[in-house]
Amino acid sequence: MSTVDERTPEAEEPESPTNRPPGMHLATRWMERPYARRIILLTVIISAVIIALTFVMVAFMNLSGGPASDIQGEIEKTMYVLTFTSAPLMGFTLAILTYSWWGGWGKVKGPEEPTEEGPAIRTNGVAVVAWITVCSLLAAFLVIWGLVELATITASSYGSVPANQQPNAAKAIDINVTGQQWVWSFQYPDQGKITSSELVVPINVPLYFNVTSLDVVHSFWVVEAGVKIDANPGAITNTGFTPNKLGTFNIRCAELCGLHHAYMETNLRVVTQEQFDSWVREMGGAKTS
Ligand SMILES: [Cu+2]
Repeated sequence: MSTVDERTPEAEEPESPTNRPPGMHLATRWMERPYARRIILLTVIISAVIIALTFVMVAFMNLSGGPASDIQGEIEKTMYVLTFTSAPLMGFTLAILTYSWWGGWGKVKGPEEPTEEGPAIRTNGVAVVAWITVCSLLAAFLVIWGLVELATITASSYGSVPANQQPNAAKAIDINVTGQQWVWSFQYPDQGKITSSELVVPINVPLYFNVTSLDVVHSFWVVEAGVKIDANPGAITNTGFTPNKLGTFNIRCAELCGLHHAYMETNLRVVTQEQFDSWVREMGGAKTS
């Protein structure tokens, strides 16, 4: 049997229903067209703008001092990864839209006016396979990244595992968080049951929160720590984090809970162990071990 390509130039001529050359050759030819190069240039520019905007947005988020925990660090990393992954596709779509707005297609002219439409892209094997493969790989990557990050964050915030079953349970500070219209209060059962309207904690020590509400549903949100959990009347929900940055951060209610919901906020103050011990003594509690 002969392996020589037996096609003759005549065989490629109009007798075929579409006179399109093989897929890769078409892609190469497409790249030679000026409008294709302009769209790719626009794609690169728009993608770069989208990625730059993400840096600006995260910088604004961190104006209040965050990230103050590994959890928030992971969340910000995920924002970057999701943006880097999706920016080129969004950039490509917006590039075609922008090019159309500018009337770019009207300038696409050959030596003579085309007498019929070009071949449909749905029968272009290379384009179809490339599009499905790229989209599937991107979607699979996002799902896997999301699941791994979710598991990491859940582990760092103690998930549904009780405090005394955590590997670092010996060191964790238990704090009872109570929401009510429209204030937060924090009770430290292991420090002589002192109660504070501000959440004062030592740096690098795991915190374990038992969260509840006295009236309606609230949501306990430690903004720069990336932790948020519902505060339900008659039930206790648990979360936690390890503060890794000294400073004063924001605690807010993240569930519409009535007239003064927007003002239901207080501070997270992360201090050194010595400052925490003296704060506990000032509040009339027992010194921590
Ligand atoms: Cu509230």
